[in-house]
Amino acid sequence: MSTSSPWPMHMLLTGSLLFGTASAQTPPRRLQPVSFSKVEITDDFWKPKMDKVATVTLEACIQQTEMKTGRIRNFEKVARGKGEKHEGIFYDDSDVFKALEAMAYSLKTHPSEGMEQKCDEWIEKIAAAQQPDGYLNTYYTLTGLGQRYSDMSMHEDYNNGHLIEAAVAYYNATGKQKLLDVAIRWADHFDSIFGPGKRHWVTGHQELELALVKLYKATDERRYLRLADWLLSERGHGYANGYTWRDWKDTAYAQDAVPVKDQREITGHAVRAMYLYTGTADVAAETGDTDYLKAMRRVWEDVVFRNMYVTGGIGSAGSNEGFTNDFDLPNEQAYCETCASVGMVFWNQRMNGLTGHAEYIDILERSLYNGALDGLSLSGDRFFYGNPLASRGQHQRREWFGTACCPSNIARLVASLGDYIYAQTRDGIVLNLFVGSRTQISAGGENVDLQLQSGLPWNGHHTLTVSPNRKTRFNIYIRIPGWLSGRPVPGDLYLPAAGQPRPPAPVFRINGEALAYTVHNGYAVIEHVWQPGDRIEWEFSLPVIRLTAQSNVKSNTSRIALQRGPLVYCVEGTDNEGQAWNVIIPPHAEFDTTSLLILDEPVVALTATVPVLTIAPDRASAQTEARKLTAIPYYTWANRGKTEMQVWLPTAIHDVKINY
Ligand code: FUB
Ligand code: ZN
Repeated sequence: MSTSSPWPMHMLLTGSLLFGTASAQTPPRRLQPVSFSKVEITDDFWKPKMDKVATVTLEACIQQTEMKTGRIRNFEKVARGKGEKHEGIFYDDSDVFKALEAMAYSLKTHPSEGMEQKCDEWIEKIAAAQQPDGYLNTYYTLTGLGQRYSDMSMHEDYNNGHLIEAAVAYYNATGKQKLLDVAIRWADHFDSIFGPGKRHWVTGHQELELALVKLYKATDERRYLRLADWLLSERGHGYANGYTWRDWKDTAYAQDAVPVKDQREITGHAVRAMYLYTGTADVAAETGDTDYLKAMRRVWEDVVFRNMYVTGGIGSAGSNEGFTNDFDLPNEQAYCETCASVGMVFWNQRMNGLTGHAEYIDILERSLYNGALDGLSLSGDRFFYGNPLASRGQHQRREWFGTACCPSNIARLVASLGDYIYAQTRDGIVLNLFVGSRTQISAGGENVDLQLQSGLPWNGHHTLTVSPNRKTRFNIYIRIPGWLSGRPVPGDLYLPAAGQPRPPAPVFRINGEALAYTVHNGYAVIEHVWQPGDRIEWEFSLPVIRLTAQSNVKSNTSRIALQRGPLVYCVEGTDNEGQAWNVIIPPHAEFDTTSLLILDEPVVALTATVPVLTIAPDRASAQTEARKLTAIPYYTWANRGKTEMQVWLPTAIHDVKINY
């Protein structure tokens, strides 16, 4: 399926990658992300969120993990060895590890003695629960070690993938090695049982693959990379058949129906899929196996062009926490698990690294600012597990969940946000996300200090100050956001409604002088000999864009969604006399912007005068009247109590599905 964009893309070049070509021998990585640990975030949008995660969100995770639930107690029980009962669900260990990982990231940007002590305390307990042979899992150790590794769906590998991620993060944050030693002992133990010539293993919930690549990079031990590669190669051959898939007989649910290299379609559980493809991209980046890259591109197109919500959320059904049929994207029933959007951020970052294409960052940005960020309340201590695009007022953020994968997942993403802003190429520096920040990157053989001021997501003004140690030549690649250029096409699910003026291409000025630039793979290429203190300034135009969905998305027929910059907007009852399902947006409705405070969050809201439908008290008649409508950024909804909400708004009266 393909459609053409109503905005002919002056910037959409299909030219060569930023540099080099992939071969089976050489790793194909084109961009190397700059680690969050080297990036200081200074802006007014993300910095307060990171502060809140460091103080409020992680505190909530700690409380829930060790006091309000038995997650830490399970480790204590194993260490005591008195045959006490396991509490909770078999994958609860993973929440401990994921919270630890988030704390580790946060320690790097928000040092805290108290939090570091808490981490050390947990790490002691985890280490004490490890079995002499390296096995680590509180569920099986407390319920019967005889059953271990008997059922691939039981998350033993998933849990310890998160252990590895936490261990690498904590080692990087503090230099302390105890948790890394635990993780290495477990990985060696797993490696001694599974692998070529040993037992088969199909990860029931993918995660270990990407974690093993992190462990390989942290230790330089290639065996872990080989194990990750082998785990990928195990899928799609029926090896899981000798075991009981506990909950699901359908191998497509865990992306195990077809070998990874042959996969073309997105199937099954959304988080499993995202972690699988992230791990696949990680392996491909190290091994240079381009078959993986080709498969991932096919699957990526299936996600982005046929199965993704406008919020960047994925997974439309609760029944499998995942994908259904192409274009089946109901709004009120949308599952859109927070973890799945977090996974979209991971996977798209890896795809950008592998290919050097900005379109992956367009999707990353969409998922980050909308589907993922919606998972965290403005207060920092309430969460959404699912992130629907419409509500009759039944939805409410919660303190915690029985299955509590999402809170620590959004916490670790926000705490490590610096990972997604800058990248390096062989010939320069890449600016991927527009988040006010400061970093040092080496380019042109010099150490370069970069300071970015960005008004996004509220205004489009940008200044990038570039200060190499010494005068030097290199390129700066600045992503032209997809919401300006209309990427990705063809086949994009969401396109600007006809009749809207195309936003102007940005003008870049160096020290006040406008600059001619070329565009490659979605990046403006600024070639220059840089001197300390050089300033690049530009303005991204931020019109309110009315988006329409492809006609195959039946749930959005005759509806529009509103987007400004990276943010998708919604209408919430709180700002609109309690109702959000009674509005009609005529094709040429004019939107203005206005400042609004939602709790302590200053936002740019959208307003327009539009018809709303009112029903007479006797329900015998209906009429429309003009009213001022206010739309707020989607990520801010459901912070002021239960109320109606809609992202996709009807354009005609017969599509209004009013509540009465
Ligand atoms: O199975 C572990 C986690 O629980 C998954 O990633 C989530 O989707 C939830 O099912
Ligand atoms: Zn989750």
